Amino acid sequence: MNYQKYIGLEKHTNQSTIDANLEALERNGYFVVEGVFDTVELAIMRSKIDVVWEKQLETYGEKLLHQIGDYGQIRCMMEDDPYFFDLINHPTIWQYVAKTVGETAILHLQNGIVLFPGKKHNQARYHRDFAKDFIPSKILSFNAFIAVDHFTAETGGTWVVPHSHRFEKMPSEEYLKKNAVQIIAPAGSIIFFDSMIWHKGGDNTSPNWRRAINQIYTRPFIKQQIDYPAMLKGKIEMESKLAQTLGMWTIPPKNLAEYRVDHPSKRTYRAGQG
Ligand SMILES: O=C(O)CCC(=O)C(=O)O
Repeated sequence: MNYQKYIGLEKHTNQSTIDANLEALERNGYFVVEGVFDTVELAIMRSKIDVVWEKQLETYGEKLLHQIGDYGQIRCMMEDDPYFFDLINHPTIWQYVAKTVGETAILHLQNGIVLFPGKKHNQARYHRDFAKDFIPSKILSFNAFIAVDHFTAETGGTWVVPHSHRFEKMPSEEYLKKNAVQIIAPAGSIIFFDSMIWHKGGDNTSPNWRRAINQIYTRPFIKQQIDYPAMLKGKIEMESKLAQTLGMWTIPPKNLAEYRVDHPSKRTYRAGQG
């Protein structure tokens, strides 16, 4: 017999692992999916990241990259190697992007990250990737953070502060120390998080590089870190999902004539994108 009955009490129920992960996202601000990429795929990813990093290091130089806090950050990898396009709409990633930010989400950035053994890095302080002075009621920005190498205490697994995507103010140092959790995940996992969560990279005390790829997706009215439509103009099939996700369907008209077109299909910011 049930002696305790609470009128109006509702309980969240999940029908699938996806639902359970989305519940974790809503409550904790993050979740991890293991085993998305196998060892063969990871080996390819590592070698491709390393090639682009070497090239960018040579182009921009160690001094400048340190000066601007970009040492170990590998930007615009798809410009050098089309392989990186394939990660943008990867089915495991996209199923969560579509359910959070929405089907019309665009790529805000795709960065390779290398934590070098024993080196200080720019992401070692707590920060938000979508650092705004308000808490949105819906998710505007969402990270898919690929662990290309093992994330352990030694290699510097990412630290997150559960539920902090809902905090108005940055938590105190004491709170961060007490409540942050380090994400330990095998290579091939994806750490998904609300870009409002307070997080930081760990310290890599291992002898090895710790590589990752960070992909951020936003609603399409939010500016991208780099103007991918301009950077990739003419290189992408315009009527493709990839073009939409790269922001090529949501370009503000450049002038009045581009705005005053005689048919919606001619709009550079297409109808229905949000
Ligand atoms: O490398 C990490 O573990 C964290 C990276 C990070 O904080 C970021 O890219 O915003």
